[in-house]
Amino acid sequence: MAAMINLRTVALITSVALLLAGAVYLIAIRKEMEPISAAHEAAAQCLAAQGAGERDVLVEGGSFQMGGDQYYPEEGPPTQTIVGSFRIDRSEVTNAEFAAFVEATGYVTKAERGLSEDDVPGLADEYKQPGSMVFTPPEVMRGASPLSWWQFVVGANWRHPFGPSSSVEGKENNPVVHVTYEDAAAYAEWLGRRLPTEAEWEYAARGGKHGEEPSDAEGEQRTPDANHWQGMFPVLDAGSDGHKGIAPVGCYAPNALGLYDMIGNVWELTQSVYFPTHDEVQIAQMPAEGFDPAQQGVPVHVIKGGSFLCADNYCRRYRPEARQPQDALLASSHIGFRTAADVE
Ligand SMILES: [Ca+2]
Repeated sequence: MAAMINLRTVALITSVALLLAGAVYLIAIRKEMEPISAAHEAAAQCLAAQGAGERDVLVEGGSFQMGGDQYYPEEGPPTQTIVGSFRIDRSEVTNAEFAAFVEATGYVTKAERGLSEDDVPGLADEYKQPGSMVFTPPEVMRGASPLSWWQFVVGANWRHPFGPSSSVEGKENNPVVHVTYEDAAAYAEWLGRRLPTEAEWEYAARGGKHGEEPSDAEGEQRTPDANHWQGMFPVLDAGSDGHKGIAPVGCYAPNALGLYDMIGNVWELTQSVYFPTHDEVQIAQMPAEGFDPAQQGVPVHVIKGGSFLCADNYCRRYRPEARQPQDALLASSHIGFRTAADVE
């Protein structure tokens, strides 16, 4: 009898413990899944909703250490770099701003036109249709290949970011995406502006003359106040930073120069071609149109700042020194830009 009671007691305690564990787990999941954190509750806090202000800020030139050696090899070696004074947009170019450019000029983006044989000799027919690369989260984790979460979607472009049945209606203040280097440069030129160089971009992201130098002090705990990914990438975007996917521009705290979303939200195109190092001697041996060992022969530009897809468990590229190569002819659902201008 006593043995039976003991068995029942053990079973009861075990059940209660399992229930409690389950409840704690559910609470943890719910906390992770909270859609909007208090800090980002109202869209009115976002820059675009605050009304017109100065388009850009003046960045006083100076010298800084570009790159770093703490994370990825292409970020090194750290290199003392001088930049002149320049102006740079406070925020990423929005769908509304890009729409005004298209309205005024009739411009048609590369993703709307499609690639040709001249662009890429021998290109498979499926990639000649107008379209763009769209992040498509797999239902379950299938290895670590980006091929399992990037799809070329026919009909995807800046007006239809997920394909023909999607639109940017109600997303006028989101950064424009699915633009190539040429598209971004054309927009900037229309305004009498240009894209920032990588050095200018990184200097501005660090806060300029009195900004932050690379440091390993924050180490692996370095997590930004910026739109990035919480949860298990690429399956679950928990959105506990306030936004799943792309956020309207300027919803997170600006940096010391008053610049929004330099880190996170969308990667930003620069005018600089990409080499997998900052070492000038090595760069001198590489093709002038840029060089990415993973896609040799393809002209590549530097993109900066990371995106809403950067996660602790996958790509910790939400840092000023982070950089990636981007095919100059290919658009994508996580790449946008901001413009810069010379100082008179
Ligand atoms: Ca996010």
